[in-house]
Amino acid sequence: MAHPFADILAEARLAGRALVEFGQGLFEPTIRLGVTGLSRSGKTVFITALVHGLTRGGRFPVLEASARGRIARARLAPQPDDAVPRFDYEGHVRVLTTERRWPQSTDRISELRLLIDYQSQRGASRTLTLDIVDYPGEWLNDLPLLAKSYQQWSAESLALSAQAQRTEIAAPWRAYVASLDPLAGEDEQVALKAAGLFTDYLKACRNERYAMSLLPPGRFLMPGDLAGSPALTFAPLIYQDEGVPPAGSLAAMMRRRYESYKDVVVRPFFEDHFARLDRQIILVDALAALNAGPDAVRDLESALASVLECFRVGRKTFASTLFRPRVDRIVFAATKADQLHHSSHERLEAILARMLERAAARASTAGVGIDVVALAAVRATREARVRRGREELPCIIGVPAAGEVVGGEVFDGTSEAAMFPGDLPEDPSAVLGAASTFRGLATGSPQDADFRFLRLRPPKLDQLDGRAVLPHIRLDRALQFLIGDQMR
Ligand SMILES: Nc1nc2c(ncn2[C@@H]2O[C@H](COP(=O)(O)OP(=O)(O)OP(=O)(O)O)[C@@H](O)[C@H]2O)c(=O)[nH]1
Ligand SMILES: [Mg+2]
Repeated sequence: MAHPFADILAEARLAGRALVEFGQGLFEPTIRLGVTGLSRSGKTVFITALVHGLTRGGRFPVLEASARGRIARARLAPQPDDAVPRFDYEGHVRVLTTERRWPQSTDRISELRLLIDYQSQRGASRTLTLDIVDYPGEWLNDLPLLAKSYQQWSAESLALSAQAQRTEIAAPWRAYVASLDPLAGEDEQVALKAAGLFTDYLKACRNERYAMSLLPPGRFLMPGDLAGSPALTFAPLIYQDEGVPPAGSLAAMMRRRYESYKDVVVRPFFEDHFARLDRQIILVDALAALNAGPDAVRDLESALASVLECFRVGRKTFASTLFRPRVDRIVFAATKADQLHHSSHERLEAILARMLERAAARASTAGVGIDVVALAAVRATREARVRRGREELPCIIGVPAAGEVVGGEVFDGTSEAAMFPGDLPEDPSAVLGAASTFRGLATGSPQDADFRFLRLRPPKLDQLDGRAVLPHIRLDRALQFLIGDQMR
């Protein structure tokens, strides 16, 4: 470890807080639920739908306490952390339900406390405190950096940028790095240019056409108030020597800033947020990767391995068992499943499960329960079978978002359409692995792609006993695994 003393202090602080939180949880159950996923994966919609459903007594047949009528009510309460922004639940619900628009993108951590009054199986009245923490998946992807030297990270980033589709996107940055002498004198302008080109490459990987997932350091894509600071002005160099680079050199400058990034950004996130979570849901937009093509799917698979690695790295970084991250259940959820006919939901689950199996083979997940579910936090479609020639296709009906184009038709965001997004294969290996050859947006035009998932407008509300609730798909299954056992 780079800072043994700092780590001891951090452990002591975490221990103090863990004791206080433990004391509070003795009488009534408390769960800190982390909700994460890469940007646009569906975090804000998921939390909004979850809170809306629970506070309005929505339909959750698979959530046992709800199905048996043991939940009396759920209500919002002031959150425990004064320094963390509150999740703007009311604002997001208003936009979703009255304007039928999706909420704005959010790029920082936020928190919300929900109290659920329920009756235990033995009949006692209890309250489950659910603290929901929404944080960008990009921050999670940063955790493995804690265990990596600057040199290791440089070598890995360069190797990654040489893979398949990345080479082309990374060309301008790679050409610049190749021209640099790591032992030349430190130079702010060089650091700025290298960091700028490196960030451009990461951003290009992220767009809809490529939909790449594995892109640390996370703050390069979401700098927040650290934008322009030295802790964000560094980039990999071609420098293999594991020792400390000579003082005053470019390599020494980059290495120092990389270490600052870990101290200023990664470590505080680990201690203040990650290490305190009890349960975790990781939202994955697997359909976006399928839309983009085989490279994006392979990239997503590596990102999942790196996510699993985070839970392991956490355990390794803090040596004593008491203060390790305490996450004991993780749900991986393929979101926006309403973009598929239900006949493909299980196939989507099978694809995600297969990716995770392969990822888990690389990173041990001992001691953590994992569940995989395909869900739609907010269901924006209905289903129908549409005849095309002799064939009957399983279609979905919804309102494509303004600007979406299909077969030359541009949608205005008000008219309904029946869509056939493509059938997912029965055997997941057809879209996974080095040999998969299905066609995506990254290599051809949208008409040639095997799958086409459109952005849709949020639905009209369902009526349930005179109350309006948001329709969903399998949100209750995720909830049963994440909190059901605490409401026995
Ligand atoms: N059809 C459908 N679309 C969804 C669903 N959830 C999210 N989306 C779409 O995905 C987009 C992103 O959802 P958000 O909840 O804002 O995602 P996020 O992870 O909070 O995104 P950032 O705040 O940008 O990190 C939305 O604008 C919708 O277009 C869903 O359940 N069904
Ligand atoms: Mg968000």
